[in-house]
Amino acid sequence: ADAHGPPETLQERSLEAVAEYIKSGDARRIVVLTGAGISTAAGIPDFRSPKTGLYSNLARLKLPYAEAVFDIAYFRNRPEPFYVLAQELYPGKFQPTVSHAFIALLAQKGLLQMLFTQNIDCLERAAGVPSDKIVEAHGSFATQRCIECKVEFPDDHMRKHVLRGDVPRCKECKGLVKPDITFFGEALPRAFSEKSHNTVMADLVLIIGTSLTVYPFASLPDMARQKAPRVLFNMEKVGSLGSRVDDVLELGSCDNGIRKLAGLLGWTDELEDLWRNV
Ligand code: CNA
Repeated sequence: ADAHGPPETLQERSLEAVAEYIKSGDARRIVVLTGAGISTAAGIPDFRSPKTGLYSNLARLKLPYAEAVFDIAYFRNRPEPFYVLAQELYPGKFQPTVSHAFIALLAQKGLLQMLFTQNIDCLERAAGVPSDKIVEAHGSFATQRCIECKVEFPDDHMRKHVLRGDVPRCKECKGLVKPDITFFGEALPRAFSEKSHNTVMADLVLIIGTSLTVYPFASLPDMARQKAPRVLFNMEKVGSLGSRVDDVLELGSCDNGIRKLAGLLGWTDELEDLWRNV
């Protein structure tokens, strides 16, 4: 159900009011939650967008169902489809978006409490968000190990295998090597539960480019206090966003929405400079 009645924290339910709230100095702890939609403008397909999403373009991998490519049980028997995809998505080929740069700017201004990302593309690091402010809730391509004996596999060897599109095997036990990204059927990194209290402390939550369909990540927005405004920058309305009196929905491309917010804050030049120099 959508919220009716006047907002409690914001002057009104608008991006203008969100900018005023930040300018007032009362939004000191900003938590940002991101998903694949923040990186589509960088050229990385998301999962679920119709036509352009990975799931609608996976037919060539001949998977029994789309999620199989990230399913640990499936990977044990057929790791090849994952490595076809890994070759396409591997970090180093893509540049951060202006929305990534905005998160780095929040950090520079001392306003970023924590960023929780579902993405595995490492673009938030590339944009300059400090690593102690990032929770990679579904892991990343930064490290990898054998799924059997858990021994780490060297980065340079991994890069060679992935760029050739072939499947790396453990030097110790010949087990399959997998990047430390969280597959369906695997536990999330410990940092996720250890740091999720930051969402409870937030004065403001910005949610950027996610369908909020993968749990437990999708439950983070509901952990925010009732009086903490939640702003959604997404193509579509998702999750429970819109159900609270201080929720603001900025529907459309997140880069447009973020640029609009930056403009209202008077941060346009700083943002574009930062973005150009990443
Ligand atoms: P998703 O389910 O594919 O949803 C993406 C959401 O973003 C949808 O609601 C889209 O409408 C929206 N969207 C797409 N483009 C834009 C845009 N330019 N501006 C605003 N909104 C946009 O992806 P989620 O992240 O919600 O799903 C969770 C999965 C996807 C995570 O486990 C990720 O690891 C995984 N994933 C990550 C990447 C990446 O690292 N870049 C790419 C593909 C999938």
